[in-house]
Amino acid sequence: MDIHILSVVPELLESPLQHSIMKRAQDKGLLTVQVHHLRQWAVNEYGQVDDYQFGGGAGMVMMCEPLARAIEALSAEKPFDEIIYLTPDGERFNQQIANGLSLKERLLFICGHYKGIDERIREHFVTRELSIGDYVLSGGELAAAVITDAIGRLLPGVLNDETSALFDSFQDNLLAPPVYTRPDEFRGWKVPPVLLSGDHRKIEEWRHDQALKRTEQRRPDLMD
Ligand code: 6GU
Repeated sequence: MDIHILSVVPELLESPLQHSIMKRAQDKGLLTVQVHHLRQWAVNEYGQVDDYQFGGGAGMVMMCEPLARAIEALSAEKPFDEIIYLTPDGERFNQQIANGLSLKERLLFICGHYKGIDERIREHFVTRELSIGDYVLSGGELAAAVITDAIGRLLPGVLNDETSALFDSFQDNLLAPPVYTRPDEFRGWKVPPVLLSGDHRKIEEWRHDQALKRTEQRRPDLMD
């Protein structure tokens, strides 16, 4: 999969996608992530990409021209399956959306800043709008990193144990059960004996039961 990200602060995306599982996905050639600086398509030599909003009001708006030229230049190499604008007023991102996007080949994320982007870009180029939750970030970059990570780890071959993403929290609409490692007793705190029993059927039953309990307690909204 090829992910392209359009940003006015590409530095924000340097570290988050270069370690751990995202690094492995890229090293294995299963994922490429290219961050493009919107200023390459600025309207003048000062690097201008934003302007005052019509109608007045505080805050700048990202202009049509740099965005349109950037989108067209990147699409000319090969069309995108989705052009996704990251904005707090987008559809709320979740595991199901991650699963769907992980099946695409080529995605473009547009990171908004300031007051957002000119509405005409949303109408004429953007195919989907996503938010990562009900709070406001300074820009879409961290959201792009979150979504890229969530998608990237789902690509076949990225995780060592291919089945492990299947048991993630949310993959079956349940939170993950508690996990333990050595030692089996720490400061008198013991690991649940069933996990040491070697009885795999019982262990799976216990895990499922714990997942249900945890979901009921913490996220009753997931229990339908
Ligand atoms: Cl995608 N962008 C911004 N700026 N803030 C957000 C967001 C996105 N999702 C939640 N808050």
